[in-house]
Amino acid sequence: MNINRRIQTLDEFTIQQMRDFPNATGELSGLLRDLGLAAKRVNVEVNKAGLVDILGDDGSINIQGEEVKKMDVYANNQFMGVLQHGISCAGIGSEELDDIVVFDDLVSNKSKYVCLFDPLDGSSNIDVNVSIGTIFSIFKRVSELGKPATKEDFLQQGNKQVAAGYVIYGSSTMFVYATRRGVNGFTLDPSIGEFCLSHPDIKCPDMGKIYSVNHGNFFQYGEAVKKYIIACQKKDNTSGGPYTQRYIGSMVADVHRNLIKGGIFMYPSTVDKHKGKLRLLYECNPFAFIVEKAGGLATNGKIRILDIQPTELHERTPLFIGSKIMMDELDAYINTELKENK
Ligand code: P6P
Repeated sequence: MNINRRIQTLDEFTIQQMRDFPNATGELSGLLRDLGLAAKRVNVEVNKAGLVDILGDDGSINIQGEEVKKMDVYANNQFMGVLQHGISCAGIGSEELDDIVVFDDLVSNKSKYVCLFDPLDGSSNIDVNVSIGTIFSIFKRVSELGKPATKEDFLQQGNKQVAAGYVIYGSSTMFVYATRRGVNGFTLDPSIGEFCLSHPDIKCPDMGKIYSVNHGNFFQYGEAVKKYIIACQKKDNTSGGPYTQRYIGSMVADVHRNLIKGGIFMYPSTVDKHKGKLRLLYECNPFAFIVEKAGGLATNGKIRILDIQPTELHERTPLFIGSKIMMDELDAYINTELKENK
C-alpha cells in the first residue's frame, strides 16, 4: 500500500536524522522524543488551564524569588520525569529547582547528555491566556561516562550545545529545535497526537520591522539602547522605519515571532537589574543557539551569548537577539557610545 508520507512526525524526523549519521547511537533522538512527549502532556493541561484547579499560585517561591504557578510545578515534573525515566539524559537543571538534579542510576550515568530547561516560561501569563512556552538546552557531558553527571556538565559555554529548542503553547502548539544541521519546527496535530514537520529549515530574515522591548524600563536603559529604541520609532530611519513595536512579555512568543518574521528582541540591563532579567543557561543560550543556526545574531551587548562562560546555574544576562541587520544597527549605537566614553 503506497502511504502518502507528505508529513513527517517529530519521531520520524529525528530517526531520519539519525539514519544520516550511521554512527549515531540514537540517544539525542531519544532525548528529543522524550521532550516531545512531555510537551504533549503539558499542552493538555495548558489548554484546559482555565477549567481545572491548576491555575494560580502553588504558594511557594522559587529561587528567583518569584511566585511559583501550579502549572510551573506540573510542567517541571513532566519534563524531569520523562528524562529521568528515559535512557538519554544523566541529569537536569531547571528554572524551578535550586540546584541540578543528577539522576545517578546505572542507566542514566551511562547517558551522554544533560538537559537544562525553563519548564514554563512566561508563567505570569498563564492566568490571562497569553502564549507561554518551554525552553530547553542540551549538552554532551564533559564528565566521565558511567559516573554521575557533575556541575561542570551544565556550566558549559552555549557554543558547546548539541541541540536547543522550545515549545510554544499558543494558537497552535509548536515544537521547534535546532542542531548544528539547522532549525526545524513541528506543529502538534491533535487528531493524531503527534508533532508534524510544518516549518522545515527555519531561517531568520536578515532584516525585519519589529522591535521588542519593555518600554516601561526605557529610562533605566543605557544611552546607546535608548538611542536605538528612538531610532526604531523614527520615520525613514536607516531601514525605512518606523518599525512596529511588539512585546507581550512572554519570551518564547516574542522571540518565536521575530525568528519567523524578522525582528529584534531586547532585554537590556537596567538600573534595577544590572545583569538583565533573563537567565543565561535555560533562556538565552538555547534561543541564541537557535537564532544563530537560523542566520541571526545574539549578544549581551558586548559579546556573543554563546561565548559567555557560565559560573552559576541561574545567572542572568542582558540579551539582544534577532535579525542580523537589526543587530548590526544596534551594535553601531553601542560602539559609538563606547568610543564616546573612551
Ligand atoms: P518584563 C517572563 O516572566 C519572562 O521571563 C520572559 O518570558 C519575558 O520575556 C520577560 O520575563 C518579561 O519581563 O520585565 O518585561 O515583564
